[in-house]
Amino acid sequence: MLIAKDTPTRDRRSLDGLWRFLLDPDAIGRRDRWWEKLPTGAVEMPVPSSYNDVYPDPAYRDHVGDVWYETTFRLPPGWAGKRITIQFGSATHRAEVWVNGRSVATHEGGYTPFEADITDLAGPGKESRLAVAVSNVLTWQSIPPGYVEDTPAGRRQRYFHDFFNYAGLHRHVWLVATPKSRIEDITVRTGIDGPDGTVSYRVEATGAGSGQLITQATLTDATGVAVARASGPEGVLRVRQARMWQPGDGYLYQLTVELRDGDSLVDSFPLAVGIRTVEVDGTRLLINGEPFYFRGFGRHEDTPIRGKGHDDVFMVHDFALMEWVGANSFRTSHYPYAEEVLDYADRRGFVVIDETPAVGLNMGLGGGIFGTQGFTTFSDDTINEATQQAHRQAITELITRDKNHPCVVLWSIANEPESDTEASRAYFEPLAAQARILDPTRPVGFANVMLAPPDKDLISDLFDVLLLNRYYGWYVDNGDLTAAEAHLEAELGAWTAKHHKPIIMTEYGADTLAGLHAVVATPWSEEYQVALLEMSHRVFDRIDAVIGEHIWHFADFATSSGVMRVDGNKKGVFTRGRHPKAAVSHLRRRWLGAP
Ligand code: BDP
Repeated sequence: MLIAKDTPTRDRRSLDGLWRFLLDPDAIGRRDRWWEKLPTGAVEMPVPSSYNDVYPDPAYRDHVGDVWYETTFRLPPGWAGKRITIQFGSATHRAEVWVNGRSVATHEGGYTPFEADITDLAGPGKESRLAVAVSNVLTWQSIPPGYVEDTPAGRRQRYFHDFFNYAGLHRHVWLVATPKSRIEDITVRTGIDGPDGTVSYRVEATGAGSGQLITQATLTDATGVAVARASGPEGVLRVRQARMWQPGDGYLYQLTVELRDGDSLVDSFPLAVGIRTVEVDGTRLLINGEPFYFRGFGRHEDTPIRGKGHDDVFMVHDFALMEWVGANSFRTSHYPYAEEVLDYADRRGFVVIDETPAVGLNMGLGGGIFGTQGFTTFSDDTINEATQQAHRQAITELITRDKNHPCVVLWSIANEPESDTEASRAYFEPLAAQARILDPTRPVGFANVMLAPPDKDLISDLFDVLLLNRYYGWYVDNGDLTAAEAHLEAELGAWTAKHHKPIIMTEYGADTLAGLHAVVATPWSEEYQVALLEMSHRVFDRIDAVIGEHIWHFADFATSSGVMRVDGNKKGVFTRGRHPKAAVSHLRRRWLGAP
C-alpha cells in the first residue's frame, strides 16, 4: 500500500475533523449493530487525536474496550470508475471499519497504516456512512502486551510499558482514488559508486491488465531536472556526480514511477529518494562511508490534550528544538511514528532508529513503575507463539512502510525485552533473521535492558549494533555519581570486550522536576540532571565503541499512574509543554560548542 497522495492519476480527500464518538464500556456496540448508526449519547471527537484527555471525565481516560467513531462522506463525481479506498494512518490498537453497514477492513496493531477497499460500496455523489470500532485492549498476544484486570471500579488495562496507553484514531484518515490498474508498491535501494549514486528500484503493479503495462522510472533532482531514466518494473538508475543524502543535509531526488498503456498514462507516483549507504564496520556505523555519531533523544508521540494524535505544529516545533540543541538523530521509541514524521526527518536530514511497538516483553522489570510483577515472560499463558506471530507482523509492517526512507538507518525490533534466558533466544532468533530478510540493507538491533548486562545477555550476538538503555545514577547509584561513573565505565568496557560492536546509548537520564534547584546537586533537581549527563558524557568519550548518545528523554511525557511517577515521566530535557530545563544549556555546549 502506498501512502495517499495527489498525483496526475490519483486523488485524495481528507476525512480529518470532528467525528461522532461513543465509548462502549459494556461491549454492546457489536450486538446492537452500532456500525449502522450510533445511538444517542454520542459526542464529537477530533480526528486525529487520542480520545483519552479531550473530555474532563475519567470514563474517557480509563476506558477499556471498543470506542466507536462515525462520520459521513461523499465521493467526488470525478471519481467514477476509480478504485476507492479509505486509508488510516493508524488505529490504536486494533480496528474494524464499516461502510454503509458492511465490514470492509480489520487491522491489528496500533501504529501502522491500513486501508479498506470500498470501490463497490460508495457511489459518487451519494452520502456514505463510515463507522470504525477501535479497541485499546492489550493482551498477552498483542504487541505491546498487557492484560485486563477486573477491579471493584471496573475493568482496568494493565501493561508493562512506561507511557500512557493513549488510543483512538491518531493519524490522518484519507479517502483515496487510484486507478484500478495501479502501482501497488515501490522499493528503492541506493548505493554509492565513486562520485556517482545508484538507485535500484522495483515496482509492483496490480489490477487487470497491469502485466501488459509499461513501467517508466524517472529520477529528477531537487530543481526538477531529470538526471536518470529507465523502463521496466525493475532497474538501476545511475546518477552522475550525485549529491548524497547525509545527516544534516537531507538532499532528496524524486523518483517518478509511471505505468503507461501506449501513450496514455495509467498511474503515476512520486517517491522521495535520498542516496546514501549504511554499514557497520567493526565498532563504527558508517553513513556514506563516514563514521556517524548519534546525538539526540529517545522520544514519544506525546503532547498535551491530543496525546498521541499527530500534530504538525508539535512535529515542526520538536524538530526545531532538537536542531536548536544540536541533535542529529532520534529513536522512534517505542513504536513506529506517523509516516509524516519520517518524511520530515528525510527532508531535515535527521537520522532515525526506527522501532517496533514491541515494548514491555519483560516481566523482570516494572514492579515499582508499572505496579505489576510475578509473571513469567515467555510461557504458554503469557508471551507465546501467538505473540511472536504478532511481533513478526509488526516487524513486517514497520519495514514495509519505512523501507524507502533515507532517514532510517537502523531497525530496533524491541525495547528492553527479556534477553537473558534460553526462551528469549528462541523467541528472538527468528525475528532478527526475519528483519534481515525483509531488509538486507540496514543493520538490526534491539534496546537492551539493564537487567541483562554482558555476562547475562544471551541474544546480542544475533544483532549488528548494541543499543543500551542504562540508568547509572538514577535507578542504580541514585545520588552517587562517583559510583555511577565507575559502574557505567566498567559495563561499557565489558560489552566492548565481549562483542566488539558499535554501542549506541539509547537511554540514560534522570527524572527532573522543572524549576527544582539545589545547591548540592541532588536527585530530581535540574542540577542533578546536568551532573548525570556530564558524568555519562565523560564516560562515553572514554569508550571508543560508543558511537551515539540518545538521552531519555526529549520531553516529559504521560504515563500510567504509580508511586514512581509524578504527573508522568519527568526525564525530559524539555517539559511536556516544551520549556527547556537546565540540561539544554549543557547539551548546546556539548553538541554545538555553544558558549
Ligand atoms: C526504560 C524504558 C523507558 C522508560 C524508562 C524510564 O525503556 O520506556 O520510560 O526506562 O524508566 O526502562 O524512565
